[in-house]
Amino acid sequence: MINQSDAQRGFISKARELAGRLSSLDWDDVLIVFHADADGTAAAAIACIALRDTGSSFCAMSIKQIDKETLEKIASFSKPVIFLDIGSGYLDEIKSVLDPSRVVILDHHEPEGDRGGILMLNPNEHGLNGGSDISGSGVSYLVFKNLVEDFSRMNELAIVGALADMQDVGPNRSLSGLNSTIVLEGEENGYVSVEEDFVFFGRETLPLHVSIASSSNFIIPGLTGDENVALNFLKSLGIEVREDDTWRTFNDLSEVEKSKLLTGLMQYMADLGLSPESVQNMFGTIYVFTPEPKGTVLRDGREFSALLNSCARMGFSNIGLAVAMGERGRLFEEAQQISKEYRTVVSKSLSNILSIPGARVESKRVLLYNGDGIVDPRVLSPVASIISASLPKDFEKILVVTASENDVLKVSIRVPKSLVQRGFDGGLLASSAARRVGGMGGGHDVASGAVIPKRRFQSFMEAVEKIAEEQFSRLRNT
Ligand SMILES: [Mn+2]
Repeated sequence: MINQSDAQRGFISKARELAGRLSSLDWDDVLIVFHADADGTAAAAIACIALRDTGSSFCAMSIKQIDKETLEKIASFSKPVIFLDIGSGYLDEIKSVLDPSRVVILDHHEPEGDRGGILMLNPNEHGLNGGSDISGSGVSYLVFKNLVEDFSRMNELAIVGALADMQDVGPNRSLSGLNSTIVLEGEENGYVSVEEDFVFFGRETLPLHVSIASSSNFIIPGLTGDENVALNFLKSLGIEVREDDTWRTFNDLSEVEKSKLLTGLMQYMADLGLSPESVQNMFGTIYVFTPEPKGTVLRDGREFSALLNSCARMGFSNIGLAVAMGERGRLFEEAQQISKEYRTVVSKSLSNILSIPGARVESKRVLLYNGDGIVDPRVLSPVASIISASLPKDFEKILVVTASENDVLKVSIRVPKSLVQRGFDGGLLASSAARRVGGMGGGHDVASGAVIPKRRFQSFMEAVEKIAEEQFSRLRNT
């Protein structure tokens, strides 16, 4: 067993070493390939800032996954490639298409295959946990900070990426592991301030009731998605929603008002028969970037990450990248517009699937929400995560949510943690059920997904039921 702080120190020095190797390679024209999500975007922005500051030329492209087609497209640039937040799981595939001596991979996903001559840095190979200790942007940060003088923005981005990948698994929804070392560095240099507060969306920017209605990490039945109900709820608690002519934000609440709201929310959940503890998820550690102007989405770590996430999901990673690199003005306006649209799409898809009769089908082992035609396929995964987060704690069924795109059905699967701990594997469920109907699937034990021909939906669900039942019968007792 390696001790945690030794592992951290070792990793930091590996990162410094790799930065040295990178600058000695003296690559001029580099292709940055990054995972098309918020962490990937933040990781890429960090790399691009460093390359820009050192005067190298580069271009960047986002990818959703690594497959033959993507790799061939990457190869067609004939440039050295730096993969960020993606690549570790496909070492053999990458080597078969690209010259390994011209490939760098900075990633936190489990490595698979033989790295050969690829220059790679991955926390999982150094006694760290890539799921919770450090994100893709954290790895990128620890490397590229060595190449520049001012790394304050990079530090923010490393925090943004970790929050985007939901690594806030420490006490009070805080970042832990190597992430907390990065936070500390930001605090010591005075550009990050750590506070405790509600983690509602738009805490710096949106009117209180809009914040509550747009909460994206958890559902408060009735309040989520309905600004009017949220407004009346606040009024019923005696909380002023306006001050003179302007709407108040969460930031404007006094301590007394905050605790009033907390008790009110707990009571509200209890009245619905839900566990009042779920309110705990709404409170937590907040990361404030003090150099960013007050009242902007870039000041709060979670909001910043939500902005990058919506750009990536809606297919505009390039805009997210530009904003993360410091671009303001028109592109920033555009990013905020995209984010707004994204929230509308999520909330519409969510209220459709929760309210349209017949969309919900529950069997012994599986809870299905069939979103064919009513859920926007771009937001299927967040919709599945939100529904899953709102299920009761002791719920022990497999959640399956679908959405269609032309003649293809996209499927998102979520498995309760209690079942995963007893050996249930959602990734295996997705891949084997999909294979039986000529589709493709995979993922993690908790969250997985598949893409299948739409006309095979019934057979797919039969396969899911059957494979789930087999896995249930083999569960360990704890
Ligand atoms: Mn990541």
